[in-house]
Amino acid sequence: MTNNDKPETQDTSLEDANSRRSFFKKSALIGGLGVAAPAMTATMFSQMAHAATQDKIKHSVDPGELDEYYGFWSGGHSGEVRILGLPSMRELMRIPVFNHDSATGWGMTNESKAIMGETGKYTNGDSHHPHMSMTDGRYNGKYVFINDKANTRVARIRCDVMKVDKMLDIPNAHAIHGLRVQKVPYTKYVFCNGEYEVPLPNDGSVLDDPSKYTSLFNVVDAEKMEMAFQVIVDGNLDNTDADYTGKYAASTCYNSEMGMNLGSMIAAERDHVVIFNIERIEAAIAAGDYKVYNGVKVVDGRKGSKLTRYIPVPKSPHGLNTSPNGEYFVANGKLSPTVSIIAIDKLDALFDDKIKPRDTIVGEPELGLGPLHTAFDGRGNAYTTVFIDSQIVKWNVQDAIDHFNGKKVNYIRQKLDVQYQPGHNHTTMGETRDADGKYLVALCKFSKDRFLPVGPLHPENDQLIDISGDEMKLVHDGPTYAEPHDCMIVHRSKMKTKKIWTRDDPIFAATVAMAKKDGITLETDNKVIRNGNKVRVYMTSVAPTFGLEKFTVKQGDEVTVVVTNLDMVEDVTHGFAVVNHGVSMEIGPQQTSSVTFIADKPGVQWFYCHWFCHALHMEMRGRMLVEPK
Ligand code: CUK
Ligand code: CUA
Repeated sequence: MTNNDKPETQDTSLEDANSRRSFFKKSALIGGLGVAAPAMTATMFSQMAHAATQDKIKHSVDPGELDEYYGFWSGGHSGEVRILGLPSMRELMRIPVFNHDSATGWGMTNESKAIMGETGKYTNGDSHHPHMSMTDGRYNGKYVFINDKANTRVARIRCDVMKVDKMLDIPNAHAIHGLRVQKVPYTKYVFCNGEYEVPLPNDGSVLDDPSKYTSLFNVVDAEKMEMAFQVIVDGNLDNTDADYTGKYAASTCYNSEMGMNLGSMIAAERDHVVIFNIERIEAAIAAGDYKVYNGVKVVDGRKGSKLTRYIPVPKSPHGLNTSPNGEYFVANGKLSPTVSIIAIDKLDALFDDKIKPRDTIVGEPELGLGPLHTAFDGRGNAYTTVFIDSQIVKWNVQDAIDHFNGKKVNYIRQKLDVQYQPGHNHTTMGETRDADGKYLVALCKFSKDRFLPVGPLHPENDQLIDISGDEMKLVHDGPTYAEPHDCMIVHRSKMKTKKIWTRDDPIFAATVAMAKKDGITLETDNKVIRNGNKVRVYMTSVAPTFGLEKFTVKQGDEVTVVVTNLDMVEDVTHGFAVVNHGVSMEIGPQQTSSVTFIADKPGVQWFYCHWFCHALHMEMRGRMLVEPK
């Protein structure tokens, strides 16, 4: 079994085409290769043994076959999240998050507006870091959280329906960048880095006095999607990750100088990694040792605080990644060719002031120019993107530590060219205890010559790399839109999605409650309720008809149309669009959706289903008759 439900036929036929390869594969499986091939050199042997294991992974997915992994991709400055299948790299779905979406009506429907709140008025977003909730350091398939750098928000996607169900506008902070979840014992908190420095509170009483600016480490209650607390830090914050004890989180800082322009931001030789002691912060809050700003409990974690520690690292570090064995935080150098390995088991001593901050560094391997992010294969190897060199550097963590201790070992295993300038990279299950070392995705910022030219704006290039053997092998180029910074890859066995909505889903509970107040049973009634100039139109949909073929309103009325899709059949989604009114929305099987608009044009206004649902889909339409003023 490799990638698919029925891989045997395909794999076998490939094997038969190359019986020699097949022979080695079988030999390797029974463990007899070393004995059977005494005449081979060690290099030949390892190359062939390697070929044998690596060839077992099939990188393509045939029509009708399913992928092995779900990938959750940030949509970058498109503001959305995308679901890709791996290894095919096919785009399976788009989830509108911080953007507005014409197909589903995200940002237009009353249900999505209620979730987006005040900030729903913004139509842009800049999503970077999608990360799934965990239980005991393993993905639990429940939620994916994502940041919005542009408008300082965090959203939560419910993975059973793959829709956003909560969005939080983070107070006090300015631009949320790094985001990761607490891994252990479970995702109680989502850790969100405030990147830009502003006064606290930022109410205009302080303006051009950077000495009074701060950045905040923002901790969100994952279940309630409310602020748990914020921590004031020195310097700014870039990327973050959590450990496997539940006690520590760590964030990189690239502007410890608190500079307000490029020159002063990169002046110092060293910046730092901030370590947050979650237990101590919780205790401080329980003891009342906090201030409240805009309703949020804020503790002081600046230098000298017992809640945090500052570990100096070479200047302007970027990515921060926890090794899946729980032993290390790796801070990626960016302006330094090195990454800094921080031993998590030394952090207790650091917080007890028994050792100095730099004593926690157990390795600082030199990898290449512009290390940005590191991923892990669960076999002791790390994979770091080096932006300027356009490479993925595979290195061995233990060897890098031994080298740091003076041993003469080469920790670099391989440097693979990627196309071009990679930012994040991510391994299958690599940010969890279940890191399985099968695939690595390199999210390249530039695609240059890799695709047919499409004008001055180029796609980015997400490359799939097989890392199952000793050698990294590039197996797929994937063009993507508007910069997915980051992704996470989860085995399909962790996911359980719904095929149709359940009628009691909280996403449309408020609409159901409104109908109830109007005396409407959504599953049966097709009625118009008038309340002054507010009109509520309730209708059902069953392919290929709406429950109302027409309804009448007055010009200037505020019209709310509520559609309940009674179809019980998987994949029969209807749409509701009103011509010339800027209104459209998705209504999935058993879902209720609603949208409110002004009927500002007199005359005959057609509404129609915009989701192809039936042979008579074109006929699935009706009239809104608008009496002139
Ligand atoms: S960041 Cu974009 S490459 Cu926002 Cu995680 Cu590093
Ligand atoms: Cu219903 Cu198309």
